[in-house]
Amino acid sequence: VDLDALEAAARGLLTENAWGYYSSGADDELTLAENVVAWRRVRLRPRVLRDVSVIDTSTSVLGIPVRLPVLVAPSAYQRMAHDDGERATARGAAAAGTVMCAATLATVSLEDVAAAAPDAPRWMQVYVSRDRGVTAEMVRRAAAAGYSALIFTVDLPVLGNRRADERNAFALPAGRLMANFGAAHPSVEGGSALAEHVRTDLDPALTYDDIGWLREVSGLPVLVKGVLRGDDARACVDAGAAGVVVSNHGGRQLDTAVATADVLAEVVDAVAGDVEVLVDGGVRRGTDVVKALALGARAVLVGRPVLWGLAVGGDKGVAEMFEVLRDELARAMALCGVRTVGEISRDLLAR
Ligand code: FNR
Ligand code: LAC
Repeated sequence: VDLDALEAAARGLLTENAWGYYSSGADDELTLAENVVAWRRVRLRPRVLRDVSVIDTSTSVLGIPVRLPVLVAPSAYQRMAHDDGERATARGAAAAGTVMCAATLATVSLEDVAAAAPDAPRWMQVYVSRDRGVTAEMVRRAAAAGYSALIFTVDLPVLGNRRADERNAFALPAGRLMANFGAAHPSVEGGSALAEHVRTDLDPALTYDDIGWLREVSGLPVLVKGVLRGDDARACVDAGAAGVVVSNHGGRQLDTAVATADVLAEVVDAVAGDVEVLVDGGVRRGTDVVKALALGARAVLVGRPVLWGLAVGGDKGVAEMFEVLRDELARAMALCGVRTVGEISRDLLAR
């Protein structure tokens, strides 16, 4: 079993509306495809004769111990994949020993996500509303519910053009709410209800000052997600970010944006060890994880693979997906001659 097989199984279980929303990228989906290909293009230079009889995939992220350097990327509307939605994802992540990242646009409230896996580490992803009071209240609730960091997503000033969602007139199924606000989507004739929500509700006027604002109102460290350039990463750190996530939103926003594997080193070098750098987009193999860490990422996040696991097997499916990646990572590490995550360094890469 690998993630390709999991994707195929999930596809058969989801409605056209849900599959289209989960799988699609923006416009011609060039960045969506390139994210995967860019990891595959990188070649490894394995070490030999290093006694790899014991392999340890554990590490820590922002001081949180994890069993593997792979975290749950925030993704919206998980009750379209499984009735338990984000609750199951939180339990699956807890079973796998990693961090759950809940989304602003979740279909289970942040308090209920916390209650599903009370002892497990969790972060809260933030979209900022035009009405700042709404966002201030949400991040204060997150702090109160034991979320230990905010993921501030900055690559969505407007929604990318997802053609499948326009074609399907994407909408949340009946009974599914934006649970953090107890609200249904605005209804739209013909087009995507998400596009309408973003247009009417989210603030397109965000600046670096909002990093400090979120930190102040929540009291939590802020990681900035959606950075693709070294100069932007530096500016985020100077504005008080506790970390950056190199991401193009899984190819769902600006099509033809660079693949994350191709800009990770630039971002790592720009922040020069001042903060931890995470990365997501197209990570599907244990070797991809080795490459991301070799380029200097502290850990990676996976988006769609979590949804595939959720669709196929709820919390157990999510845990199983992480187990597959952990097995692949352990094998790749042994074959690279590294015993611990800390031994993964840039000299493992051919360039
Ligand atoms: C996302 N992503 C996302 N990101 C975010 O910050 N807030 C969100 O609400 C969502 N929602 C969302 C829904 C769906 C269906 C997908 C597939 C993705 C982006 C996500 O966090 C991550 O950046 C990408 O999914 C990573 O790429 P892969 O692993 O899916 O290739
Ligand atoms: C998406 C948003 C909600 O990518 O982040 O669909």
